[in-house]
Amino acid sequence: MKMPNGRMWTNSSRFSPDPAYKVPVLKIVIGDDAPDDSVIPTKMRDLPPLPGNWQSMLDNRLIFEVERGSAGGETEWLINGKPFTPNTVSTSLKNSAGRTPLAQQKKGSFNLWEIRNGGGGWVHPFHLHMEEHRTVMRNSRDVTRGDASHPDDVSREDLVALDPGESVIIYRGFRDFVGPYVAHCHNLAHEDHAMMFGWEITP
Ligand SMILES: [Cu+2]
Repeated sequence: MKMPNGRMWTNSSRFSPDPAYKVPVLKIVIGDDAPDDSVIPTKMRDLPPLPGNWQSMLDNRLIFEVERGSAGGETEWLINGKPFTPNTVSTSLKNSAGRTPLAQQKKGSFNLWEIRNGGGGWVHPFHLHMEEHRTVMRNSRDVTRGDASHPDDVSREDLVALDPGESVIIYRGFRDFVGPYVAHCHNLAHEDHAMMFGWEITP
C-alpha cells in the first residue's frame, strides 16, 4: 500500500493494493545453490481454543485510548490523556463495571484489554510487550471467527492494527514472568513523542 506521508495509506490503495508498487529496500545476490528449507508447512499447529467464557470478562476489561494531545512537541501523543512516564503503571479508563483498574496483572492470570483509537484519522499499529494476544472484538463485533478487513486477526499477534476510529478488544495471558513492561504505538514518531504506557505483572 502506498503511504506517502506517514499519516495513513492513500485512499486508493487500502482495499486494492497496487501489486506494481515497489519500494527498493535491499538487493540480494544469490551466489550458489543451497537446500531450500524455506517452505512453510501447509498445515500449522491449531490455535488453542479461547476460553468459552471470555465474554464474561468484558465488564472488567482494561481500556486504553490512544490520541493526539494538544501540547505538541515532545509529548504530542497521549494514552488515556497522559504522556509516557517511565517507572509508572498506567490506569485504565473507566470500564463497564465502573472501575479504573491499574494496568497491573497477576502472574498466571488472563484478561481482556481494549485499545481505542482516539480519532483524528490516524492509524496506530499498537504493540504490547510480553505475551502475544488474540483479537476477540473489533468495533463491538465478535471477530473470533475472522474479520475480512483484518485477516491476521485470527492468529496470535503482538500488535493491534488500529485503523482510524477503531476499538479492538484482545485476550491476553500473563503466564511466564513478572516485572514492568510497556505498550506503545509502533509508528515510532508517535512512540518517541510519548504514545507509550507502563504496565506490570506482579507475583
Ligand atoms: Cu500511533
